[in-house]
Parts: sequence; C-alpha cells; structure tokens
Amino acid sequence: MNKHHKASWNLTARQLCDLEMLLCGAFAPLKGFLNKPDYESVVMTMRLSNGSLWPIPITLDVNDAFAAQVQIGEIIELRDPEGVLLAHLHIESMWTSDKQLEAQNVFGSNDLAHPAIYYLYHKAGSVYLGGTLEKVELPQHYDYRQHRHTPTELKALFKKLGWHKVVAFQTRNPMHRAHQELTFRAARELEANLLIHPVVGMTKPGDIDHFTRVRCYEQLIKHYPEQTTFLSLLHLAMRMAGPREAVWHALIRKNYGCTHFIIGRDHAGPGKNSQDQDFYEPYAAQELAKEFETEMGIQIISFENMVYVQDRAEYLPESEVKAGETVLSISGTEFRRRLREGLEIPAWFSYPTVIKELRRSYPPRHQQGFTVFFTGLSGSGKSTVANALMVKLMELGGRPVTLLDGDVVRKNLSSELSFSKEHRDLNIRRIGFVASEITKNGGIAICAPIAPYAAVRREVRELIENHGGFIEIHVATPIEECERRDRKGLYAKARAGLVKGFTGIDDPYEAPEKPELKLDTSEITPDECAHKVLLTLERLGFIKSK
Ligand code: PPS
Repeated sequence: MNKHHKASWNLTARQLCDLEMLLCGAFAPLKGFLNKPDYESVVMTMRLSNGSLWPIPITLDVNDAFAAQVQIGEIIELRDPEGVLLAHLHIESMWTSDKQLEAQNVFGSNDLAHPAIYYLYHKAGSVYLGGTLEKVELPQHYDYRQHRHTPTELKALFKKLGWHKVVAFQTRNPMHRAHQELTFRAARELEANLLIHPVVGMTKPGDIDHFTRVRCYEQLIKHYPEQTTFLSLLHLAMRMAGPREAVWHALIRKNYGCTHFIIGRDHAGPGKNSQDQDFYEPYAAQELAKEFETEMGIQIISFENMVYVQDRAEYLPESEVKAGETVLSISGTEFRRRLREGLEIPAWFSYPTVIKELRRSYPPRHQQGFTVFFTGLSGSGKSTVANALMVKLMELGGRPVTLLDGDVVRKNLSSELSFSKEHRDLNIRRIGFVASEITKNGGIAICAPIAPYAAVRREVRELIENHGGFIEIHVATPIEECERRDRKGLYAKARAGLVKGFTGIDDPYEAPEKPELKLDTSEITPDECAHKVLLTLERLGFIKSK
C-alpha cells in the first residue's frame, strides 16, 4: 500500500462509543485502546500492567483483511460511519485475542446468551490493535445536545454550583417511582446533590430506545426539588458485565467529578443464561465495587430493592417492610404487558407523565404496525392465503396493507437474484427490510416468500420486532399436494432436472420450529386459512375484536 496514505478504519457503533469515552477522559487513566500487556493484565487481574484498577478491556478489534494492511509503528485514521476523521491511532501492538479466555475472565462465562459474549464471538474482529490516540474531534451528536457533557464540563458545572458532594445514579431503563425513591434516599442520607447519569450509547439489545427514555427522564426530573438534581447523558457502550461493570461504572463516575455512586440489585446484569439462571449473584456487583471504593476514590452507596408499601403509601427497602404490611409490585414483564395491552399503570408505580411518554413510543399492539410472514414450499398456497388475508384486513381498515408476495418481490426487488442459498437469504433480507420499515410506520406488511432457511427468518423477526409485531405462519401443505397441484409446472421441470435446486426436490426447506400459526391448505380452504390468521392476530392483540 502507498505509505503516504494512512490506512483508515471505520469504527463500529461500539468502538465509536469507546473512542468518545477515551477522547473525553471518561476512561482515564486510559490514553488509547489497550496494548497487549495491559489487555492481558486487565483480563486476568482487573488491572493495567502498571497496577491501576481497570476492569473492562477496551480494545480496537479489526478484521483479518484490515490487520493484514497495517503494522506496528504505523499511524492509522479512525473514522465514523460517515467518514469523518475523529482520531489517529499509533499502533503499538497487534495480536490475535484469546476470546475464550477473555469471556471466561471478564464475563465469568462462555455462554452466548450473554450479549457481550455473543458480541465477542460473533461481531468483534479477531485481531486487536493497541496504542495511544491523538484526538482530531469528538464524535458529533445531534440529539439532546443540552444534556451531553464531557467530564471537564460536568466538573466545572459542579464547581460553579458549589456541589461538593455528588451522588451519581446509573440507568439503562426508564425511571419509575422506585428508582426515584432510591435516589431521593441516597441524596437525603448523604446530604448530596444528585446526578442522573443514564447510558445512551449502547445498552442491552431489546432495551427501550434512548430517545424515549430521555423524554421520560425529562419528565421525571420535574419531580425533584429544584436545584438539587442534574441530568446528563453518558455515551457509554455497556457490556452487561455485572460486578466488573459496576467497578467500571464507578471509575467512570469518578472521572465525571462524582463523589458517590449508587449500586442497586443486579447492577448491569445481562439477564438469564441459557440454563435460565442469572449470570451473576444479585449483590455481587455491590460487593466487588465496595471492595475497591477507597482505591477508586468514589464511595459506593449500596441499595437493596425498593418496594411500595401500600399501608404507608411509601417506598421502602425490602428488608424494612414489617410483617403483615402489604407490598405492591409490578414486575418488568407485567409492566410491559400492561403497556402492550394499553392497560392501566398506577401512579404509585410511575408518574403519569412518564407513562404518557412510554405510551407514545410503545402504543398498545392494536395501534402498532405488524408483519405477517408466510413461509412454505412453492405451491403450498402462500400467495392465495396472503391475498385473502390482505383483502380481509383492508375490509377491517385502520392501517395500510402492503403485500410482498414471493413472485412480486422477485420481479420488483430481486430480479437479478438466483436461487442459491446466498441469493435466497439476500432476497429474504430485502423483504425483511421493507417489511420492517412498513411495520415501523404503523402499517401491515404481508410477506409470502418460500424463505426456506431458519436463520435468516430469525434475523428478519428480530429486525421487525424492534418496531412492532412479527407473526410467522408456516403454510405446511405436504409436498405431495404441492406437487400434485403444480400450477406453474415447476415441480415437473424439477423432477426432469430442467430446474435445478428446487425447494423440496433437490434443495432444503427448514420448517419453522415455533411459528405463531401452522396451516395446511390441503385440509381447509384459503378463506378458512385467512380467517385463522385473523383469529391469531386477534389473540395476540394486533387487531381488536369487534
Ligand atoms: S426464496 O427461496 O424465498 O427466495 O424464494 P421466492 O423468492 O419465494 O421465490 C419462489 C418462487 O420462485 C419460483 N422458483 C423457485 N422456487 C424454488 N426453488 C427454485 N429453484 C425456483 N426457481 C423458481 C417458484 O415459482 C416460487 O414461487 P411460489 O409462489 O413460491 O410458488
């Protein structure tokens, strides 16, 4: 490569968050992406090689192709996805990581149900580049600029306001009354001011988007005594590493000028592992952070769960509830169900203004868009049922309906594609993309491709479920019946070897394991099939029963 031109790396979303934290000083004492000795030391001992406490490896992972173009001693450019130059990296080390060792030591597991372990194995490149950074500019944010601060800005602000004691609260969720009570208590007991410091970089996949959350925080903050509380957004990419993450969060808050840091139950927990058990003990994060509080120079304020005691109409730590007192609670799952079904959410649980913001972004299912995704063999009756369904949904009215039939898509979106596995997957991804946009905008997309591969169907489901409903329908008409019908004469051609790679004949079809509905058009009429789909949509709450 021409050595006059520096190699340029386009940062991934997570690297972009890490870079911002590095450049603004939130990750001090780090001056760049970890070098090999520091990385190994952090993974094994939670410390940099000079002995400073640092629990999470901040690494620049790249793919093999990029790694082959660069060498130690070179300077490379780091750019955002639009190509804006943000920093230069002096490559001081380059190595292939031991992912298993990293996962086991940092996250305490190799279970792919952990989002950061999944990321490590399936998204991160295999080569790590380490070295110091030279800042060109901080990444730009166009949203909520009034709530974004660097550590220097926040520290100067605290100084100006005369806030000597500041207790920080970390969150990746909308804040309800229980969270607020916990922050009230902490501030009152410590006689400290409060920093609400939610993460808006990357949180756990499936979390409520930060746009909605910030509107909720803006509502909530009105319910704090004036001049006591400040809201600032942290563009951190969380790893959900429980205990190690808690130590990391505390170090970061220290860098932002906070003197105290609240750690509740199951701090930065990733949820259940593949054996349906918690990855970390609920109070392990508090304990680990507490162990290092003197060394970190920030005090850890541990809290147990806060619960609402009906008899006293107030929130209390779980252990302070007396025998015989009635405790009210709404679990996260129950809360989401009420939101989804538009059911009442009591004011003791959350402020109505907060709920209103959440309902705006997450309306009940009958007001959301959705995708009905038919899959099945050629000639199974997908198109016929899809057409019948479309007409019935149009008769019901209320949402625009788009039919993305297999043949129609092949003609309009995918005319250059073949029937190889790669092209079939690409075809389904295109359908999924269009359907997800329709769903996001509140419409109904009906898709009817063969979609023979389970993995890409799952990918499409995950994409669409971010925005609304995904209802997978297996049109499971037996192949003998499809072949007997042979409307297009393709089965005959496939049998004669004139059409190669025909699904069900000499190409695979992976049947869905858990479709929302299974239909067999050799047993019931298309009209009855479409009616069954409507009943399923009604059962799931996407259409309202009359
Ligand atoms: S896929 O696998 O989902 O991308 O297929 P799809 O886009 O739905 O296209 C299926 C229609 O293309 C015709 N056709 C074939 N199907 C399967 N295998 C091979 N090799 C093939 N060649 C052409 C067939 O008519 C399908 O239409 P339907 O409506 O499913 O009968």
